[in-house]
Amino acid sequence: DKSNIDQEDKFFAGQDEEQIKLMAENCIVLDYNDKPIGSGTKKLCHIKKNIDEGLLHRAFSVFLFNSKNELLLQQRATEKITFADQWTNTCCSHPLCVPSELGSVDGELEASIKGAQVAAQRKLDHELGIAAKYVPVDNFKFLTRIHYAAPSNGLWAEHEIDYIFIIKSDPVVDANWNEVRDFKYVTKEKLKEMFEDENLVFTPWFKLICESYLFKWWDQIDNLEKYKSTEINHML
Ligand code: DMA
Ligand code: MN
Repeated sequence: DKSNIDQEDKFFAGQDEEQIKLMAENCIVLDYNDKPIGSGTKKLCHIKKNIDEGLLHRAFSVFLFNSKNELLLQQRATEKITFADQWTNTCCSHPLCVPSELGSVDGELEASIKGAQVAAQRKLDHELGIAAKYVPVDNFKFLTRIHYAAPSNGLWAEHEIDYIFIIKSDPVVDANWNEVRDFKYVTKEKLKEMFEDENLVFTPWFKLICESYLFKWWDQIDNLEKYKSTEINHML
């Protein structure tokens, strides 16, 4: 109907077609204990108005380190509808509401982790052309879950329970330029320098995770077992 068409125009006016299509993916809608309560399109889950009313979904963030313990960063493509052109961790996205990525319907943690690992492997290939052989699902080390919200531009925002994974690998990278504008490996010192550079913009979740966890984990990268937490860190 007509009002529906107006809605589409309002949210997607001037946006990239490929990225508009991806907004039809089905995310996992959660209660505040990370229990799935339904599904919602990526579009619905990222509309600021819905988030202001409490809509929450599941996400993951991958931090890939090479054998020199450098972190692979990406700069999001200009085509991205949310947080375009911002520098961030290796790969972020959402486990979809499909059996292989949902985990268990009651939100049992080990099953949810498995689902998020499957999604992480899928998206490393999609965004950075990293083949599955470089990132076997069991190599994604789960650390913790953070619950956070952040505004993007006017109509859009994030509100997620984010599964944090670290993986060690030396992959061949073949970037998808519709997703990624640039990528580079950085040392911890280099990243701290980048944070000081006023010309660079970073995603809010990446800054949050760096300050709360990553700089501490980085020195212990081969000894992370002790940092694994089954709690949800509510950072609102
Ligand atoms: C969403 O990432 C996930 C987090 C942790 C912010 P995204 O916007 O890059 O999702 P996608 O790659 O699916 O567009
Ligand atoms: Mn999201």
